[in-house]
Amino acid sequence: MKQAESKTQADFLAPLKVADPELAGLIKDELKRQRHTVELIASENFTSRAVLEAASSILTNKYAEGYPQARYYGGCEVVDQVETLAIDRCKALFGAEHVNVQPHSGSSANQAVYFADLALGDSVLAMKLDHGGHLSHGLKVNFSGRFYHFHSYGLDRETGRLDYDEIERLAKELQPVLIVAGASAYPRQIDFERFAAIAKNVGARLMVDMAHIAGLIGAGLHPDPVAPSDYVTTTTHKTLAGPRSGVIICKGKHATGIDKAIFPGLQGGPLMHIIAAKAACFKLADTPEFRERQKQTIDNAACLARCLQDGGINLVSGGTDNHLMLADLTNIGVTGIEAENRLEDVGITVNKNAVPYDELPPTVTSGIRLGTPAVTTRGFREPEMEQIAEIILAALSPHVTATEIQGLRKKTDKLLAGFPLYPHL
Ligand code: DSN
Repeated sequence: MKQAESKTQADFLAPLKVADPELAGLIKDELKRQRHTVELIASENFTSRAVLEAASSILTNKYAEGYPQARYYGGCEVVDQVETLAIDRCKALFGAEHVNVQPHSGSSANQAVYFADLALGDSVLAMKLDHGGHLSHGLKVNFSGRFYHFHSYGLDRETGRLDYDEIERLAKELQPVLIVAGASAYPRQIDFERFAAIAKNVGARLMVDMAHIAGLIGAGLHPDPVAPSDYVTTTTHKTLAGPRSGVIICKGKHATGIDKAIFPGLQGGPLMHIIAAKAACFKLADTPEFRERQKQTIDNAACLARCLQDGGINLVSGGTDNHLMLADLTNIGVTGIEAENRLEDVGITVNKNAVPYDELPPTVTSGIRLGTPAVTTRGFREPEMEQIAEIILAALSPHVTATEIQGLRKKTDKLLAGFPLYPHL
């Protein structure tokens, strides 16, 4: 009996590969997948070892409902400092008046802004999901579309760009109380000052969801949404390269409402290990190395876009200003899902994506979204982007054979071999 008890205790304290070899094996499989694929999903990145270490720390053990110096649990003296560090670093990085680092995700952050700012059924104007918006920007089956009265703006059919005059016209006609700017699949810079002027004109508040471009904004490479907006929400794992989580930035006058909406409105205990990982991410984002990486991310996207266009691929809006592009594959006779699968076969990960005015359903789509944050973190520069473009163009060619696909997979493997990922693991 004594022996059994001590074995249980030993297993409890053992590393994962001893305590749970089945799960450890799956994590190893995922590491192998990440190492052996070219990651072009625009919303993904490879976080730093520092962030991984903070995220897997013993801070996961601590309950800390409330906010620093105002908790509902004892023993919070250390986690108070952790959360304050994350808040102060985020404020400094983005020039924010108030920051809440407790949202578990970008969607939770958006939910909290709506919960703080809107009454049920209030009218909101946001970007259409199938033109590049997000589920939480008013999709009918999402909480946002169920609880509030969302209207949407889209992209101009000819230019594939936001049409600010049309957004202004809609705002005047619909008189929303909140306007949401920001997107998940828009390849151009967004004019937040213009959005702010439109909102002011109709007496609406402005919320910017900067999840995709937060890293570019932190590096000063995209117009700033923080000064002209009431609220800015973001995830922390995309261009920012932090842990999978969310943040809300707002003007001081909205601070109490936002904090109450997160806790006790929507969440209980904050994830202190993830807040610590966010603190590490904000510190790393405030460095010349991070700013250089954001610049290279944009340069890599521009290079990939140019090569794909030279190879006959149409890009929505004719190119990119940021970290992503949206390829409309209609002219080459390949659907989004076919392209996603074929690229997977050659070791390149992308996601199928609706293009504006897409006639195919969201499970099929006419396009794919490609982004460069993860490959840039991995060390790719223009020469590698040119090679990736060649592989993509060959894989999407209408008459590609199974043997050619195998050959392309070998080319991908060769390219990746020069850029080891997490060699310490
Ligand atoms: N699902 C994210 C993306 O891929 O863009 C948005 O939250």
